[in-house]
Amino acid sequence: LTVLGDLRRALEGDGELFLNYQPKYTLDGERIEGLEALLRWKHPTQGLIPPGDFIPAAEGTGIILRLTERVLDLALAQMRCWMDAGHAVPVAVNLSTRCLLDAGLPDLVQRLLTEHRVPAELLRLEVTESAVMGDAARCMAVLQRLHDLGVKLSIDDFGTGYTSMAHLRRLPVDELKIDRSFVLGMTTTAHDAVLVRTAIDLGHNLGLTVVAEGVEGAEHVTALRELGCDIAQGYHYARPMAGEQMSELLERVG
Ligand code: G
Ligand code: G
Ligand code: NA
Ligand code: MN
Repeated sequence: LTVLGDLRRALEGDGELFLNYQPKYTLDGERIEGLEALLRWKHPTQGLIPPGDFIPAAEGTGIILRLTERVLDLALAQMRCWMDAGHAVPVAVNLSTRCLLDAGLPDLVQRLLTEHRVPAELLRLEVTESAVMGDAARCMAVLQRLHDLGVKLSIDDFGTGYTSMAHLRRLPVDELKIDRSFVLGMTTTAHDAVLVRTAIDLGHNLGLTVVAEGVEGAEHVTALRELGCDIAQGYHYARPMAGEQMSELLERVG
């Protein structure tokens, strides 16, 4: 109950809500291909509260829209700084289901891109399969307008929802992210291996870039390379880190 009140207060000020960034690596060459922004809340008395403990509550109210606006604002401001330092790196922001039902979202995204002078092509938005399946027609209209802006769209946690192939084909998405539960199991469980292989082939046949999430070991990297997966993200490469740390990493790798 108080979490929403505290979140409202956190949204009034600045500093309590901030972003961590986790890099995604190309599987051939292992270059940083882009970053994912992950929301963090440093509560003044309770310390760090993970997003899973407050995003679901925020989704039940209009607060999620203000929270999303804050996340986009923080990400785009950081992207502008990195661009000024010579690092035009794509950044993905996670979108809640609720936001995809908001017809005002594309205008909000456009306004923030303009304000921060960041090209739409550098921004990615991750949406979960279940979000898109909920109210498909409404989501589709919002996704199409976002896509028309030039923003890249990713299907997150792929394999955990029930996207039909026909549906996936019609979605204006550019990237498919295989859920980490399948990736973790792929070197030990035959069914997970089949699912990962099938998802990679499906993505490629639809012209999508395929990302494996939750890559924790070198054996996963080897297996994913053999299957032709494009991009990998996970603790094997790097954990989510603060913006300053990411700046240092970007400087080091050029
Ligand atoms: O980084 P972490 O493991 O704590 O993230 C937990 C969950 O919270 C993940 O499912 C992630 O997608 C979600 N999440 C992280 N940041 C955001 C955000 O800014 N908006 C939304 N809607 N979800 C987020
Ligand atoms: O739902 P989403 O895919 O956005 O979740 C992202 C979450 O996954 C983040 O909270 C991040 O901390 C977590 N994560 C990133 N890499 C790994 C990994 O290699 N293993 C595990 N278990 N979690 C990871
Ligand atoms: Na995500
Ligand atoms: Mn995911």
